[in-house]
Amino acid sequence: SKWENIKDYQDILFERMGKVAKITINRPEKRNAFTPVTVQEMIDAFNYCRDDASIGAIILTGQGDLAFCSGGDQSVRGNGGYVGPDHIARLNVLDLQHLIRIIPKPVIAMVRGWSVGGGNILQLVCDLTIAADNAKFMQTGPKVGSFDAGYGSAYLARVIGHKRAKEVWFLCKPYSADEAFQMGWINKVVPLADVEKETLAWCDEILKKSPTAIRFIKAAMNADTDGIAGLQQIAGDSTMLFYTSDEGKEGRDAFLEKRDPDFDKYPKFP
Ligand code: 1HA
Repeated sequence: SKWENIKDYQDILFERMGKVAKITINRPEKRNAFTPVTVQEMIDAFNYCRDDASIGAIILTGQGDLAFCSGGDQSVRGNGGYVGPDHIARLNVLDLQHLIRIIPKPVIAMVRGWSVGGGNILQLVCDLTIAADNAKFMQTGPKVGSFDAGYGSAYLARVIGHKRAKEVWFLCKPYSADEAFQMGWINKVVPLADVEKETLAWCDEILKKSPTAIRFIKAAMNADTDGIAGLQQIAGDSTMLFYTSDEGKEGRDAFLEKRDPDFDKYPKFP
């Protein structure tokens, strides 16, 4: 393949092809269930993507054809969370969900096979989802003694509607890729063999567009959903743009030069 390795990890693969980065959960023997280590590695890789200006889009996927991700690894679930080598019980996938939401670049889930539990919420919080025709979507929390009442419930209800979101969680049944598409849960279903080609084609289309425009659209939708935390995101983007303006720089320069700022010369657009 033309994918180039970016960095070695224990539980994930982290590669790039041109401006597209790909993060692959690599525990296929467990249907790509995640542990605190898997999640911490994904957080590290997403932060790398956030800082690297040459990366414009990020694909999140799972190794193999059988699963995207089966959620938290139940064999390391301890008292109050999932336990890693530091023996601390964590729900650090919530930090990862938040990071996927705030990273100012498009994140596309590429789903083959099962997308289950906390894994299915990772798919949900990605900006777009391209699924293979063998994909299956399911929440299991109420069966296995868990629930995601955050993005997993409230945001799911925004995406697929309240009646359907309650059905998904109350019945814990699997949904086919076509059913998920009908619900507006995912963006496109393609034959298994074409899923990476299709996902890369979507990335290429997005990469031709203005990254600043894409960044503000993502932040605006977050702001509507995330309250003041969402406003913080789009407000931060506004501050970033203001810092690049002459008016913004005049305030800084006046302070450093110990004089009054002169803002009169800057345009006041209607
Ligand atoms: O709800 C949360 C959270 C909520 C708030 C905050 C944080 C959260 C973090 C996480 C989660 C959750 O993810 S709870 C939901 C946990 N996940 C599940 O309940 C899914 C469990 N797995 C399955 O239902 C099925 O395995 C499957 C539908 C994904 C695949 O079925 P399949 O193809 O029949 O394969 P299967 O034989 O079941 O699985 C293959 C191997 O992978 C099995 O191991 P083996 O018998 O070969 O030794 C199986 O045990 C293992 N495996 C699959 N999923 C998991 C797993 N092992 C540990 N944890 C898993 N999640």
